Amino acid sequence: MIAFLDYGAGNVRSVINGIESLGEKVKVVETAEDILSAERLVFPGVGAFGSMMQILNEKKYVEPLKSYLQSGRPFLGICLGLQALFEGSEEAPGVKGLGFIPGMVRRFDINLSVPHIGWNGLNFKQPSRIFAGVRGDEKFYFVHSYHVVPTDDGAVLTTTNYEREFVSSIQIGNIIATQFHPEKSGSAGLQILKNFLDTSVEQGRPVRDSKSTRLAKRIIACLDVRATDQGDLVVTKGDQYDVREKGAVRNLGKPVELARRYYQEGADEITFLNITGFRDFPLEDMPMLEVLRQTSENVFVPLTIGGGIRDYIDKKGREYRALEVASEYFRSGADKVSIGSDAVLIVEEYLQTGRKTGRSSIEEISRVYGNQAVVISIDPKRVYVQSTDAVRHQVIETAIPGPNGERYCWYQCTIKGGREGRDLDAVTLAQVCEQLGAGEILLNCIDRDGTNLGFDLELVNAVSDGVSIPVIASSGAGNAEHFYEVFTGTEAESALAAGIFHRREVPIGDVKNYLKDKVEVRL
Ligand code: 1PR
Repeated sequence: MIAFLDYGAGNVRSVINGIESLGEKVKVVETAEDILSAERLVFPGVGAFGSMMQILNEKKYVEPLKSYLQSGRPFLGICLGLQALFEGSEEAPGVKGLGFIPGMVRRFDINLSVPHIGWNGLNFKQPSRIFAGVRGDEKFYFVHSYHVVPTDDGAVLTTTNYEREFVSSIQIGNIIATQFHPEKSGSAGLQILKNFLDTSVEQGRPVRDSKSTRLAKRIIACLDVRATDQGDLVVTKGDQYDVREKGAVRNLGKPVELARRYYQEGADEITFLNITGFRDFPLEDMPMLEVLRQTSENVFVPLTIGGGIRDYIDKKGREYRALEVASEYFRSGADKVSIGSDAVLIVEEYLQTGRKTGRSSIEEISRVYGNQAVVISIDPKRVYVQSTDAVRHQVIETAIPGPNGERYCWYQCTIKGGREGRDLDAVTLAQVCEQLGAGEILLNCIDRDGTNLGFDLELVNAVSDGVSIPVIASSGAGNAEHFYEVFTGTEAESALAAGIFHRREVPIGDVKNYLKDKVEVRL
């Protein structure tokens, strides 16, 4: 039996699913006594340092945790569960951590995108039983803006490079904690979880030891989900956002089955977009929650869900906050939520008033779950103009002239699945969303969607040059070379595709094999 500390933030279901998939039983901690009497304790943390410590204090878990750690019984901290062991964090000045390890948690002060999101490697500093069966060249999933800085190196188990070298796991006796998420790191992560759970495992040191590690470019499989006219929930695929063929919604398969297939084939992440979310409210129309629950049972890579994340008033006048919708998605197994239409409306209001309200979905969700949990999904389309000053939007010079030979264009934001164009450009949208707390941009392109013509590199460059958060390039992938083009021709951190994967035209493995000697990828 594993005692499991769920203090109520973020996606802990995946950790429980990971442990249960290894044949162990989990008991969720409900009282301080449960901590004191635990034989093995897992503490996954998601969200922000300050709110985590506040909840641990309110629940009176701090002293029991300290005494559990002093007892030397097995402890596995994940992400914030690592950071909690330190004295404090720059994320919440003045808030005390558990102080088990001398040192502080610091924000990344680097030129690369922050948060550090994605699959990166480990430099091994000590042997450990959690490394039994680990080769050494595997990659693990990270998502964080802060990293631990111990006062001395004695406890450092691994480091990872992200512009600078930082501590990615620690071990003191039976106390082990990782900045990466083993439960989101595919089979390599499950191996580490398994080694932690089985205390009889012998110490291991990976065969291959690296001197430095590199963040991999991510390949993301996207599942656009909606109900057919008969009411079946299916994965569909648009052609420039038109998902109907001869009047019927295209049906490319079942969401849970396809997600499992992509996990097996090596997808680094899976995104579900409930494409009719703008009219069906997710908490009234629950199948997406069930899709997530079932998927997270045996898909151990990050899951993002979008569609319908906004404030809502139902027919009885009951008001729902976007935060409640997001919380339900996180509890059901999502790691990140993506916000589409609502982000456009929030930015329009912000540009009109010049004020942050603190109550928008972006601000509320990022405050509680952290910036890394909030993705902005943009659905832009090109509007050609004759000159840079023809409109008050951010205009680019384009190598693909318009129908009348125009050499300039801007990217118009749309809402409601591309149905309604707004007076706002994609670069401004991304920039304001970053200021409001978004952690990543999912950059679709209506002109390229479903065309197999390749990503719109000009769009990707315009947006990624304008923000410092990671950008996912989306729409138009037709072959493996298109991924190479987007990774070498732009700063995109990841690339997403749908049609070529659904139709088995180019399997994910082929994309990675094509890229492997040219671009850093997780194999
Ligand atoms: O506005 O917050 O409710 O979110 C709705 C979400 O649904 C948004 O993220 C929006 O992008 C998405 N969406 C709405 N309508 C459509 C549609 O296709 N009719 N899908 C839609 C967006 C675009 C990509 C697609 C890539 C790759 N789909 O996600 O998967 O273009 O496709 P490809 O590789 O086949 O070219 P809200």
